[in-house]
Amino acid sequence: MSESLQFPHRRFNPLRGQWVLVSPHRTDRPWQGEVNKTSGFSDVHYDPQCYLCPGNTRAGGKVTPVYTSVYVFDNDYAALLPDSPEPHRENAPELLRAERERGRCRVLCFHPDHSLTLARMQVGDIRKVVDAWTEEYRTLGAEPDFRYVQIFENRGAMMGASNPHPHGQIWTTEHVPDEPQAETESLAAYRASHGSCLLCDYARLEAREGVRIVAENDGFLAVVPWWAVWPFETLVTAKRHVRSLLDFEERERDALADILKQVTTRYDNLFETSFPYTMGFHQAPTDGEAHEEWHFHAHFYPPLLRSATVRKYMVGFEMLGGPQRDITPETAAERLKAVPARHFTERQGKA
Ligand code: H2U
Ligand code: ZN
Repeated sequence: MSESLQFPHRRFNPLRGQWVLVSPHRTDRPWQGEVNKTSGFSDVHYDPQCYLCPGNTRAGGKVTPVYTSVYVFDNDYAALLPDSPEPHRENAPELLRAERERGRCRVLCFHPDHSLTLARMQVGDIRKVVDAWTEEYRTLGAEPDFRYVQIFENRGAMMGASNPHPHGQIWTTEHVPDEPQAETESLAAYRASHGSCLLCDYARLEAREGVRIVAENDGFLAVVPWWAVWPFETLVTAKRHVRSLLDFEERERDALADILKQVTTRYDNLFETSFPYTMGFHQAPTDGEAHEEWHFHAHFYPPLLRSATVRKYMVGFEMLGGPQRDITPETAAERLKAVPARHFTERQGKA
């Protein structure tokens, strides 16, 4: 890396069409901020109070069955409803615009064991989660009213997850939301001007430079992207140009399970904690178009900066100006690469 990149500069995110300010020298400054509580691991395999543990009654009165691998259900407190009416107001002013947004929200339990996380699950069990995500994308995407399927996981109390039980969510919407819409436009524009795929070209560049690679297997590449906003943000991209989960071959589904395990394990090992993050897949909208421009990828957005308790705040300039980061993506990748590949709780023989 060039010396000049140790000075403040900005980098461009071509996928989102957004700049990020990089200020590498700033991590030396004294820290006087808030200290969060550590989110450790639980060794409770079944919690009678947990609404996602097998056999328990959920808040709305429905019973979670005694499931043995994955379990999917309609969110009892769904943010979207399949039959919301058109918002109608007589003589609505142009500046007070509203649109109907129909949709569905699902919850996916990854495993019956309350104490597990993706990082600590067997790759074979994560593969079952990959299969469930694929079926949800297939069936929700096939509904003509819904044009986008957002699969995600909020991990850890720091990210607002309501429950430590291993689970994720799936929301499907009538409109393509802003983030995947911006990516759709960038991918389409790049394809039109270059005749190739932005993420295929980017993955080739990353493979050549090597410095931002965190993990890799036959099907996927995980990097701290050139334009990462969060300190240890990663982009997990398919090596083949595939539009969605539906295009994966069997071996690629296994590879996705493997790369998720690799990345989450490295995260946990960094500060020897259950590393919080929001993770999710971006893939082709389900609006009936071919979307040849689309390239399946996952984003991991973790908030931690310096330790299990010191997080990055996106406030001040970030809220009013634009995103800013302190350590370079290259340093973040180097640190994630330097930790052992095996989970620290396994190495310590802990639960
Ligand atoms: P989070 O931990 O990411 O908040 O996801 C848990 C979801 O589970 C949340 O969206 C739902 C919440 O609405 N939920 C139920 O559907 N039933 C319950 O009994 C409690 C929580
Ligand atoms: Zn549980």
